[in-house]
Amino acid sequence: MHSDELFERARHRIPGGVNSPVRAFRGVGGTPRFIARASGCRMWDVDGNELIDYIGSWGPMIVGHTHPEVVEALTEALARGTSYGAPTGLEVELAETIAGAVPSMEMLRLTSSGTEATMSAIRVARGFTERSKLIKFEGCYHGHADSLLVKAGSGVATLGLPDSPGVTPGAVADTLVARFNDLGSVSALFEAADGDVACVIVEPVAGNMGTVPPAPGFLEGLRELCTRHGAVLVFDEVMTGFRVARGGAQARYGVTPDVTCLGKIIGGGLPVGAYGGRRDIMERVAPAGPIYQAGTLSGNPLAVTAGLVTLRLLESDSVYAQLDATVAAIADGITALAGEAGVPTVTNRVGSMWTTFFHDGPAVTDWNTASASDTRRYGRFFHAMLDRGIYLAPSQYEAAFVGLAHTGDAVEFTLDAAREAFRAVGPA
Ligand code: HOZ
Repeated sequence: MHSDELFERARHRIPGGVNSPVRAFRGVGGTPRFIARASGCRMWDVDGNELIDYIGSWGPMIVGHTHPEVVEALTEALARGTSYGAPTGLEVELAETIAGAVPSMEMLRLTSSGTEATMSAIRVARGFTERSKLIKFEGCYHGHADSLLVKAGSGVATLGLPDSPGVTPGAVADTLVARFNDLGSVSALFEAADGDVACVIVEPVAGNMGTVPPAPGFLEGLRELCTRHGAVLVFDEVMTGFRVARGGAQARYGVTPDVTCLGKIIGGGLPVGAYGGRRDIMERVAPAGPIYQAGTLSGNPLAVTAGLVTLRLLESDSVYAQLDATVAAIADGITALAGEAGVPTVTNRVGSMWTTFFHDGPAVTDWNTASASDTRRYGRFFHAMLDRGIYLAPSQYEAAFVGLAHTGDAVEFTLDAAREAFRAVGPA
């Protein structure tokens, strides 16, 4: 069966034909490719096309698809059972490995998704501070929990949805929205909330409005404001954890949050999430404390096995140097090729994440600037790249992810494709 036939069938039984909105290609038009298999930095669709994959399952596949060590460990684990609903030694090992790499996570709890991690972190922050309000940032996305679906990035931004029906006014009454990279907007919300802010939640490097780095001093300023106002600083490092550095954005920028959310890489491509932080906060989580949170598949042995092997493969500093160098080559190449073709772009990159915004510049620093991108031109570029075997995110408002399997050949092939794709898109 081909992608168009499968999509037709899927739309009868699955809303929009997909199990997560962005992958339906609404942001770029056309029919999503249905994937048959993957290996290293490549995927093959059911139509027989080979694609260099810069989505990497939206971040987890940093060591490449079907890495032999991950596959071997999973095969062995599979024979021992897929889920027990009881604790295992592997979970302890993963918690210790994470805490070793991210020292601010003195204690942590595993979940089955990033959404569960962020919604639980918010609950814990509220329970711990006995306050109600949270501050989030326009264009940041923290999963689909009701209280966080306000001015959100990712699929919400891609589909141009202002809010989601089904989220009641009551559910978002305590959600305050600030501008990313604008400490003044955060300060004003703290003042107006009159001591009722439980937490500030932020993607320390935004990835869900496209890649947007924190301005110098922004994360430090959030730390200072949260400390001054007695609020919990939550870093959503679902995307950046073990990606922009082994210790995540907090290690890269040297700013310590109170609570961190993880997902993606720590499950090595299987469903997982984690939240954790200061011991005095996490000791309030049930059954140690009264704040309730649970999950049947939390700490699933297969997910934990894949995560442990993946984190072991990322142990050396040299892997992060390699990832940075790969993205630098791609981002610099793309910038030069866009310039040659007269196509206005702004390319942001941090570690192994990058986004090329089809934007007049001079910079993309927040949702206001990101949303001024020419999404139609992005769509044309996306398809020109896809036709040439390069699989980018089907939305201007997502990051591209590079992994250890993206070697020089793949980069060269990508830049050759980009040269032709920019020509196909044409000057502004
Ligand atoms: N919203 C996620 C990316 N930021 C996942 C998208 C998907 O899996 O379709």
